[in-house]
Amino acid sequence: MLRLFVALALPPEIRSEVAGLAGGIPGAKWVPPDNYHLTLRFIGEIENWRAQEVDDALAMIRGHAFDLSLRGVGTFDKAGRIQSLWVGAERNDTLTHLQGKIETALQRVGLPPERKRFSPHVTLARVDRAPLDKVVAYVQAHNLFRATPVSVQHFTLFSSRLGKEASVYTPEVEYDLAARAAA
Ligand code: 2AM
Repeated sequence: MLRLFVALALPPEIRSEVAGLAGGIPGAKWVPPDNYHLTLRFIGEIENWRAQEVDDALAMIRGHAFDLSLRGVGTFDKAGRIQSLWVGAERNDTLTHLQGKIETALQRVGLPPERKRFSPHVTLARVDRAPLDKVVAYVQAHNLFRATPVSVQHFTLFSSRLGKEASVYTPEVEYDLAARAAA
């Protein structure tokens, strides 16, 4: 069995820009910068033979390169309790389109549809044990964050091993995106 997800890897320069945001909330569990990524589709545990089908389906996708701009911070909650803190991504039709193609390709090979609406983000920290007022103040203070736009030229199938401290993510396959036509 393999635990897989499809994501955009982030180049080191962007990871260090984002890492500059970490800190300042007592009780928060910050994601190690090497683990930063933007998930396009969480797959979860699947059999090896099915992983092969997933790889074949992803390899058929014809997507286009685009610029990704990370900006702003926000939170996700579960049952009224704030769980995670993230950096958002500027709206981008090419990104949305790519995510839609991935979803369609994975459903075609038999994966159940993703029910959650796609909300592009890079998780910064787990904050379920942090005081609410500190998280709220942090979001207000960092809302204007903007990273340097980065050119995305491939997407990646990652495997994930759950670790004690942090999960270990391994890029398994990279799928190229077609270069944009010159303007
Ligand atoms: P998150 O960053 O918002 O937690 C690897 O676990 C990636 O898949 C993470 O980026 C995680 O999103 C995402 N993911 C989406 N649904 C998940 C789930 N049910 N369990 C674990 N990770 C999930």
